[in-house]
Amino acid sequence: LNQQGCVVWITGLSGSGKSTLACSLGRTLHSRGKLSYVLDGDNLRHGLNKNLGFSPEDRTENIRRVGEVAKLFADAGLICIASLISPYCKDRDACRALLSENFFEARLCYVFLNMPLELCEERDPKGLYKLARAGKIKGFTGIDDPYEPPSNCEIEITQKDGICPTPNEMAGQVVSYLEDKGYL
Ligand code: GGZ
Repeated sequence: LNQQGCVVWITGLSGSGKSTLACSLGRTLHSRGKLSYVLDGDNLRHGLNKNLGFSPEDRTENIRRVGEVAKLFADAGLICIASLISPYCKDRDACRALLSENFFEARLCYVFLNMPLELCEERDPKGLYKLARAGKIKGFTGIDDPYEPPSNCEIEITQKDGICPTPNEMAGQVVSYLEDKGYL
């Protein structure tokens, strides 16, 4: 068994279900006796990243900081679950490089929660899409700021026949990957 920690990094639009998956995965790992810790973009913006907004530069700094913290958790042997929109390829690539330093394989598993914008916008749990459409929030991801889909993610989760997998099913997909790689 590999005692090495790693990072499961969930990327996708606001409302795609990142936090829900992070929470479900954390519970599943806990039930298997594996320590994990969730770094949630929205939560961290109240503390560690409270001085950052949503300009491209601030998002880049947001991702960089979370990547560094995630690396510390992985170094300590935990499975760190990061859930951030992380919309830009170059920022995700930088995290991958950071987690690969001194390792044969990146200790990073990108999970692309690929849900249609229409679905995320319909869910709109915090009413932010509505505000963005009304022009009251500028630079909202998917509306007037880009989401660059990953071309090199380890796991992609999509709807099948218009049906979303449940949080448990999604977590199961990640757990299988972690087992294959020897992290579990
Ligand atoms: C995107 C925004 C924005 C803008 C506020 N664009 O669904 P939420 O509400 O709870 O999570 C989103 C969160 C995004 O923070 P991240 O740290 O994950 O973003 S990034 O990775 O791009 O740095 C959303 C809310 O903040 N939110 N304004 N303009 N999401």
